[in-house]
Amino acid sequence: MIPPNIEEKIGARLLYKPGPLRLIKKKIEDYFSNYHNVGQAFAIMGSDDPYVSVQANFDDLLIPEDHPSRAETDTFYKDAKTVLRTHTSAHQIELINGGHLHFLTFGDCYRKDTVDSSHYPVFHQVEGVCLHPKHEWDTPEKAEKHLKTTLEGLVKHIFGPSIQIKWSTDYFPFTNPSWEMEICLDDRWLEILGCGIIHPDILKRCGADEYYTGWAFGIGLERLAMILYQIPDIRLFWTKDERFLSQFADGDAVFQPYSKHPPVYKDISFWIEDAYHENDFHAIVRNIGGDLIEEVKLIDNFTHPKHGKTNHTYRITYRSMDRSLTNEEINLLQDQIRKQTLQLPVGLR
Ligand code: FA5
Ligand code: MG
Repeated sequence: MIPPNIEEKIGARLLYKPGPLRLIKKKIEDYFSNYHNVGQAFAIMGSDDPYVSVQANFDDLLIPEDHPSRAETDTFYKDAKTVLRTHTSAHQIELINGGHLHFLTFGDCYRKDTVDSSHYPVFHQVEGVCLHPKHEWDTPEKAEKHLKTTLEGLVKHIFGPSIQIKWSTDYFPFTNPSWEMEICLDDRWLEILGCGIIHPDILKRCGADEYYTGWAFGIGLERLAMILYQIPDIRLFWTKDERFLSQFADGDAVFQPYSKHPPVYKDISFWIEDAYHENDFHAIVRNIGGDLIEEVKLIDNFTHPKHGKTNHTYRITYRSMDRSLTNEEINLLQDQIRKQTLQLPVGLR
């Protein structure tokens, strides 16, 4: 079941409308269409429908049955066989199977994540895949070097040559080895992508393992745009406020904050049981409060010394991007949140 606040975002096509995401998409396409940057021009493949099979999103990518990302607490299931894609990697196999050797594919992705200024249940990724004849990349280091140089070049193309870059090892079932890249702006490091050398079993499924080896990456576009344009809150990508949209109508700009409407804070406290998942609570708040939710923060977490029960207190920050909120309307939402939270394995206080 897909909640209405998510369903209404499907088909928004933010990548194709004037705004910061389209600008970032264009920069990435420019870089990868230049033979000199990457050794070959990358094709840009469409993947407009965000509904994909469980097979494509998980099974094909060697993601084990019991992997937490498959849980209903993390992924939006339409039915037992169909999900809203959690990453653009869901299209790797179909595109490699279609005979494409170097390609990018952009798309909206969906996850039940925590709620804060850099996480949102709908966001955009670009997947990049590059296959190369095995006899030329005859050591793993050659593929790794090409991958890392390509991505460092991309980040410099977008942010300029002095951007600080940090590589760390990461883990994905479909690449081995795997890395993540963080970049730094104003003393703040932010993870922008995951990548790695494509697992040979993936290539085997496409009948490509005998001749090819290759790499793949997935980048979060909002993260890039937030750093480049100094956009402080990921919800702004969804605003219809002209004061935001007009700033990016003619191309690159540094975001000029306009006056923010005041926040309303509400706290909620409950005892949690073992089966409680924080994501379920976040999802309830998000479903009821929609884009009025700025943040959900655990402000108190204590375990009672006698009976051993754990209490969580969350502070919910409500703020509209477009107007002032009244206490009455927020109380109504907060009441609904309290009622629905009681369906979770918790005891309200
Ligand atoms: C992946 O999604 C892998 N599919 C990436 C990959 C592709 C690895 C190909 C290897 C080969 P990860 O979950 O780390 O990895 O997400 C990648 C990026 O998406 C993150 O670095 C971040 O920039 C962005 N992202 C993830 N979740 C959110 C979210 N809730 N809101 C905004 N951006 C997000
Ligand atoms: Mg990651």
